[in-house]
Amino acid sequence: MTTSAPEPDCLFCSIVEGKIPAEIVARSENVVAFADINPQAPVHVLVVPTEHHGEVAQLAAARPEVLAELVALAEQVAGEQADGQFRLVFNSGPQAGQSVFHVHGHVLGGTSLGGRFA
Ligand code: IU
Repeated sequence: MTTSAPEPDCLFCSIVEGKIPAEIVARSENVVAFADINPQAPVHVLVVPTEHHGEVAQLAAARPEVLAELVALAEQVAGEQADGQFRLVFNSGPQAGQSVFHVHGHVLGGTSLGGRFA
């Protein structure tokens, strides 16, 4: 789903609004970056648009400039925390492992991730 209004039952909308605490590490005009609570790498930060969009293709269609802003914030965080090198992962759909249906990029880094995806 895509909407500019916060979704009442959306965890990441609540984090963006400050209703649920998170370790915010960076912000830009339309994107917030916060530490993942279950890190899979030494650096594991989520970058999320402040507007509610369900998954990455919906964001790309509705607000391509915000997707570009999200990638820029991912690069900024990686520059601050992981010597500028990072993997950016979007899970899209339950079969791909998406469990929170507010689009988010996983910024992973801080170690050698190798050439494999899983
Ligand atoms: P996924 O791509 O939808 O599976 O990623 C969801 C991520 O959100 C996952 O890595 C969780 O550890 C993370 N997360 C979080 O950071 N804070 C929370 O309160 C919850 C999940 I629930």
